[in-house]
Amino acid sequence: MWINSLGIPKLLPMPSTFYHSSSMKKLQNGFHFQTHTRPRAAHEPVNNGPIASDKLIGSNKGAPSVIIPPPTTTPSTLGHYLARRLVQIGVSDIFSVPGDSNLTLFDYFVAEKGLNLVGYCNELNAGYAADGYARCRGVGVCAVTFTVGSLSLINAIAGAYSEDLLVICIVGGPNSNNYGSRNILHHTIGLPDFTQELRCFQNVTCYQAVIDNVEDAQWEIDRAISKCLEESKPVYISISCNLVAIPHPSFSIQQLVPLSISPKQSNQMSLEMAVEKAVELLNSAVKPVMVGGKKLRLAKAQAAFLELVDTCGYAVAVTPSGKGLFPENHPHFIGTYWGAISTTFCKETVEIADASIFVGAILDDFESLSFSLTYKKNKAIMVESDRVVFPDGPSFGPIIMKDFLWALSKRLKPNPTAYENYRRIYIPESSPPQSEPGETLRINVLFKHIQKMLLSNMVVICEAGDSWFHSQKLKLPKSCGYEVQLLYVSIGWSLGATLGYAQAAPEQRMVLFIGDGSFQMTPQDVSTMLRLGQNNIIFLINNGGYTIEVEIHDGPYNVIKNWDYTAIVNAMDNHEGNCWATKVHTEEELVNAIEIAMGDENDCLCFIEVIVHRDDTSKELLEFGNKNAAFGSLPPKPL
Ligand SMILES: Cc1ncc(C[n+]2csc(CCOP(=O)(O)OP(=O)(O)O)c2C)c(N)n1
Ligand SMILES: [Mg+2]
Repeated sequence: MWINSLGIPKLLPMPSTFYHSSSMKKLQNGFHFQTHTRPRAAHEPVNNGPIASDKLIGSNKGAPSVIIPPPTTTPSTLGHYLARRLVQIGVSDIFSVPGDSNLTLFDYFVAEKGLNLVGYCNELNAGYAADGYARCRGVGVCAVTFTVGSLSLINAIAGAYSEDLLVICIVGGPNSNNYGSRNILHHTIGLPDFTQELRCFQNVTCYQAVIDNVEDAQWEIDRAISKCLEESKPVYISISCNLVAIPHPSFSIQQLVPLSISPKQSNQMSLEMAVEKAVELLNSAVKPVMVGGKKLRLAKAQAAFLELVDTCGYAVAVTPSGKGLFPENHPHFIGTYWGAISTTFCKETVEIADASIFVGAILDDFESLSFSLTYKKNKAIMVESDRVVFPDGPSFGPIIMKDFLWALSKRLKPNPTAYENYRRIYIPESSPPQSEPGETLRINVLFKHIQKMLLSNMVVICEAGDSWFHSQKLKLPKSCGYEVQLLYVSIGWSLGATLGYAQAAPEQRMVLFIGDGSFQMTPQDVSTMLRLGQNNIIFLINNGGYTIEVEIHDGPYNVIKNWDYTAIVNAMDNHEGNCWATKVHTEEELVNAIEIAMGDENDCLCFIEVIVHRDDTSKELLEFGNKNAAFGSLPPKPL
């Protein structure tokens, strides 16, 4: 990255003709990658040695050896270039809030065919929307204004980082003339230093481009986008507001230069040794099992994982945040492995196994139930996105997860023993007792009806709180999605994420479970859902407060002010007829509401406020709360 204001000397700009054209390969998703050295950035030392493309720009001795014809079109602008690049990588929606430093850029986004600029009530929700969009479409983009917008956005971007999501954060920056000046500008904290925002984003993005001159802009934009695609992490691009409409030859949009992305490759010897060792351990086990986790998405290894399950016939579970990444209608699927709060008989099956292979699992404190998992760690192979770790110490890398899974699937002996044992011992979880007439709705009864409601074109989005534990027990129909943010856990995330996901997948219907406490964090953008005509179904679980916190450690701070939630949503709709909102207190009312949401009101946003008792929780939350409280209050180790 190069930043004028930091005093790094500016060197010659690099014409786009410096790009080498060798070794281009087309990836499945339409991106190109190059396997050779990247072109020199403007801020890098000039290499005086000959390079292959020298002849394209002429020799320094006299007449050029290749005559470059005069340009046939007028050069394009930075704004136009960025907009076209985003469309090229598959983005069709930008989640945004305007401000004086991004307005001109927004004009280009609005003008770009194939781009929708979606306005949000606040930047945090715009960031969450980009997160939801990226989960479905691969890349999400949000665009906000200098500091006041971006610092509101940053919490969402930290969450996207924790989930390995490709989010491009575009920030309209100050006029370039201010860099290096002593000017005090609005939207700063009153110091003539414009790097505060940048320094914040350095902690939550994998690359930062500060564009304060036109000459480097094209390269910096492409570099940031390439980094995002390469690292599967968010990136930050700040663009000085006065540069957007300036034409420059490097912004040619006639034929966009292929993005330069280095492909990751397995080391062949490491791969062979890891496969050999895994085969030895797994083929000699009596009842091996497999567990899939959230990094299956990052590693794009879902198909390879499925292939491996199909060939070896092991019982297969998922970790809580791996839910949705494996088809639950698969005959060998045994549910969620979450230690003592696993789904029925899953814990027993995984923990009795004399060998296991955990693929893409992140066993942080929440996913490991405060590090209380008792699977046989000395018999577990951990497959990470770029290496394989064996229980007796050695780890092999770099190994691309899917290379390992494909190779293993050719070598493992079929062994359905664990699955057959599971089948023998399995007794389905009992259904909650029928409600008495007029009885207050119980949360278990709610989820019994949700199970019946789910369809294959739906995506379940689950906010933090008791909904986590209930939704893990849902058996998802084939192709029904599931999304959760279990590592960063920023409550309110799910509302924006639902909005972004729905925008990315209009043919699917979102089903959101959100507690009253979480909803109070980010309710404004129900308004944007209405504006966009989305037909999400939102179940707002009103239990009067932060029940998950109650079960960890109770106090008066866990009680929240009750709102008339349906009235709030109706007020946002403002009689425009895009929503249907109701409160349900009993099973009967719930059944009726679901029928309407799935029938007559199928096309509009359905908001169902479910009123339950403050202490009505899943049994899993009680266990989770206990374990979390004990772990959190461990006394300090002696010095
Ligand atoms: C942004 C943010 N602030 C605070 C928290 C701490 N926190 C975690 S869960 C929770 C309560 C959630 O309450 P609610 O949505 O009503 O769900 P319930 O527990 O009642 O099911 C809080 C305050 C957090 N995770 N994120
Ligand atoms: Mg609550």
